[in-house]
This record gives sequence, C-alpha cells and structure tokens, in this order.
Amino acid sequence: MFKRISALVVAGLAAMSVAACGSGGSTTAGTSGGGDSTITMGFSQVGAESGWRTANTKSVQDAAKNAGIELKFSDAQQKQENQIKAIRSYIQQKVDIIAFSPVVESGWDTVLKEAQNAKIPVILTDRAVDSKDTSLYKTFLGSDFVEEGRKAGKWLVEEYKDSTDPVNIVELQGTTGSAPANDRKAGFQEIIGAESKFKIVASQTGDFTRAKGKEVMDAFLKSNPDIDVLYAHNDDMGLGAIEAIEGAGKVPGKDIKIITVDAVKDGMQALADGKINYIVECSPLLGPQLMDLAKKVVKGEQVPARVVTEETTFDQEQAKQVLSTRQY
Ligand code: GYE
Repeated sequence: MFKRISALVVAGLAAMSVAACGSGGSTTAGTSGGGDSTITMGFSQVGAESGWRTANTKSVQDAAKNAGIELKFSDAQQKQENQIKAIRSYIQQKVDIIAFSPVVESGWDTVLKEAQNAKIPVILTDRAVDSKDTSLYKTFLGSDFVEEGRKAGKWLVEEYKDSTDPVNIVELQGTTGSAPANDRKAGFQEIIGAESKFKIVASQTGDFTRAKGKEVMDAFLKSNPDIDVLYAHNDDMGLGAIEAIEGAGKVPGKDIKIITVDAVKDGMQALADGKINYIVECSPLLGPQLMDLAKKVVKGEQVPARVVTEETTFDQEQAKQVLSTRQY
C-alpha cells in the first residue's frame, strides 16, 4: 500500500508542535492588525461518533484559535456525500487550505481534483484515502492504524502464550471502508494469523459507536456460546459491548477478555476498573500539528508526505497510574 511506501515517520513532532503553538508560532500567528495574512481553513470532520472524535474536534478548534487561523468547520455525520459537499463549498468560498478526515478510503479523486484545479491545497488528517495520485494532497497527518492492530494482536499472543486451547475471538470493526477499520483488522490478523489456535469466530461493524457496539455484541453473544476475547476497533464500541456482556450475565475482563483502541477517558476508566484488559492508544490531539503544517503549506514550504503520531499502549495497572492526567 502506498501508505507504507511513502511513510516518513516524524518522531517527536507532537511535542514540538504543541510547544511551537503555545508560543504563538513566529510570523502568521497573533492578532497584530494587518488581517490580510490570516489563513482560512475549511475543515470537514467525519462526525461525532465517538469520544475520540469529540476530543479531535476540540483539538482542531482550539489549535486554530491559538494559531490565529480562521476555521470553517463542518460535521459530515459519517456520510461521504456530506464531506464532498463541504469540500465543494470550501472551494467555492476560496479558502486558503482544506483539511479533512475522510470517513472512508475510496472515492475522493474527483473532488480532490477540483480542489487542485482551484489551487487550494489539501491536508488529510486522521484518516487516509486510497487514491493513487498522491499529488492530490500535500500531506497525511495521523496514526499508523496497521501498527495499532499489530499491538493489539501482540498483547493477545503474549496473554495466551501458555495455552494450547483454541481462543475464540469476536471482532467489532469500525466504520466499513474506513482506514482505521481496514488497517486495525489487517494488523491484528497479521499477528494472530501466525498461530492457528486464534480463531475469529465473528466479525462485524459497530460503526465506531457505543450503541452499535452493544447491539452487535448482543447478537454475537446469542450466536456464539464460547467467546474468549473481544477485539473492538475503538473504546466506544468496547464500552457498548461491556453493557451487552454484563446483560448476558458474564463478567467483562474476566469471562471475556477485551482489547480496544483509542484510550479515551471512559475507556481508560473501564481498563482501570478491570472491565477492559488492554488498550492501544490512538491520539486525537492532532490540532496543533495540523495548524503547523497548514501554515507551512500555505507559505509554500516543503512538508513531509506523511506525519505519524506517536502512541503507546496501556494495561490495567498503567491505566490506574495515568488516568487522572489524561487530557481526553
Ligand atoms: O479510533 C474512532 C473514531 O479515525 C482514528 O475514528 C479515528 C477513529 C477512532 O470514531 O474512535
């Protein structure tokens, strides 16, 4: 995949750009009159489907304010057609730069070409597109979702290293066709696929929401009497599934081990409480880096083709230690 080929890891940029943002950046930030240099950014957000997304929206809005960037923001309610409409409207409004988090990976070439023809640069944030023409956007800022899936798989392999019995896994996938759902599935499969005792007995989308996570887990529990592990592509679906598991008279974290991705506050609380067993972190705090990149792109400066956010993992003990200091 092109993502891996063009990957250029800029380690530590998160910390650097937070610092740069705090001190106001040098030339474009600030409110010192001369309004002509204000950058206008059109941002098309995926939706408000999860705790992660809420934190991401706040990060983008706060960072725009701090960077002195005028932000036009729209919420696509998880629908690609709404995002395409929003991008077209930003083109019409002649914004200086467009940033968006594509709900699914495919189907963006036409609208991205329209932006390119209008000479409006585009930054992808959080999620990738699968377009072959990488000149359609300047950079992609976000997590390595395949690696997140691998981290989840590695924990599971370690957890069951002394067992020879089959391990029955159910998987709650993110939004169908989205980069995090595709990649988190692939990375996880890559690791557990090496040992035949790991069996994914059911796998379905829960659309990254709590309500759907509960609904799908209810159905999984009815059709699979012997579930050992739940792998949920985000905390929210895992939290919904916990309600279903408890409703079925089972103990989450014990009868069914649970791995999720994100590490938002509610997820970390459930981890500290012993209801989730392991969380792979995915940081939503992309705002400061995004504004930093936007300023550079508008000035015509070179930016890396890929900026990967730095992330970690948490077990139950680690969650207890960091819970009170989590920002989201
Ligand atoms: O993991 C999930 C959200 O694209 C990384 O989207 C993001 C994912 C995140 O709804 O909670």
